[in-house]
Amino acid sequence: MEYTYIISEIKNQAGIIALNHPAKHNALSKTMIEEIIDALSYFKTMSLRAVILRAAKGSAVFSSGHDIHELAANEDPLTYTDPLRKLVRVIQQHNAPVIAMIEGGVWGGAFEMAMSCDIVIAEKHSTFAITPAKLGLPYDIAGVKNIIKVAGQHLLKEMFFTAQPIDAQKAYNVGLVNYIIDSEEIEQFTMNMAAVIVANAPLSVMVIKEEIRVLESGENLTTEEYERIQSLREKVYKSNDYSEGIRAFMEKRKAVFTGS
Ligand code: YXS
Repeated sequence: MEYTYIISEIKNQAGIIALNHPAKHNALSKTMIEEIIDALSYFKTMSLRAVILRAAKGSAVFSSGHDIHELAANEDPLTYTDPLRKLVRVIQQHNAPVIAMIEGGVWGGAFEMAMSCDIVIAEKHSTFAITPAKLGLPYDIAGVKNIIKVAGQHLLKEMFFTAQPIDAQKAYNVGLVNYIIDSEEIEQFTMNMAAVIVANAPLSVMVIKEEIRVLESGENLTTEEYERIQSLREKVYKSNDYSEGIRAFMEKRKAVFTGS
C-alpha cells in the first residue's frame, strides 16, 4: 500500500507501519493518523497476527506528537472525534498485538499512542514526554485514563506537570517499556518477538487482548463528573494561555502563561 506519511509493509506475516514525515518529526497529523488506521484495517483483512509500529529508519524523533498546526484549529473541546482519540481506540481494539518499537523521542499524544500499544520495545536512548502544560492544553480525560492504566500516578503527574522527557531506563523501571535494546539490535529483536506471537494461536491471542482491554477499563466515571470535567476543559480551551501556548510554539519562543 502506498501512503504519504507512513511506510506500510508485510514481513513474515507481521504488518509493519513506519511513521515517515521527517519534516515535522513524524507529527501525528490527521492525514498520518488516517493512513495508520487504513494500514491497520488492511492488516486485519490480511489476517496478520502481529503489527509493529515504528518510525522510519533514521528518524531523529519517533514522533513529535499531535500536529500542533492542527491543534490550533481544533474547535472540539470534547475531542471524542479528535483523530488521535480514534487512533488510540483503533490500536486498543485491533484484533492482533501491536508492538511499539521506539527509537528517538516520543512526545505528547505520541506517548499516549505508544502506551496504547500492547508491547513497547525501546532503544536505550529513547525518551518519553507528555507536554500539554507547555502548550496550555487541557489533555483529554480519556487520554489521561489510558495513560494512568500503565503509568503510576506519581510518575504521570511528574510527566504532565513538568512536561519534561523521561529516559528509557526510568520508563523501563516503572513498566512503561517491556525491553530496552541497543540500536543495532532493536529491529531484529522486535521482529523475533513478532515471529513468536505470529506462531501462536491468533484467536486465543485476540480474545485475551480483548479480555484485558475490557477488564482494565473497570472503574466508571459518573456522567455528572464527566460533564463537570469537560466544562473545565472547555474553559481551558478558551483561555488566553492556550492561544499563547500554540502561538509560542509557532513563533519558536518560550510561552509566557498568565493563568487566564
Ligand atoms: O519550523 P519548521 O517548519 O521546520 O518545523 C519544525 C517544527 O515546527 C516541526 N514540528 C512540529 N510540527 C507540528 N507538530 C508538532 N508536534 C511538531 N514538532 C515539530 O518540525 C520542524 C522541526 O522541528 P524543530 O526545529 O523543533 O526540531 P528540533 O530537533 O529542534 O526539536 C525536536 C523536538 C521534537 C524536541 C521539537 O520539535 C518539539 O519540541 N516538538 C514539539 C513536541 C511537543 O511538545 N509535542 C506535543 C504536541 S501536542 C500533543 O501531542 C498533545 C495534544 S499534548 O500537548 O497534550 O501532549
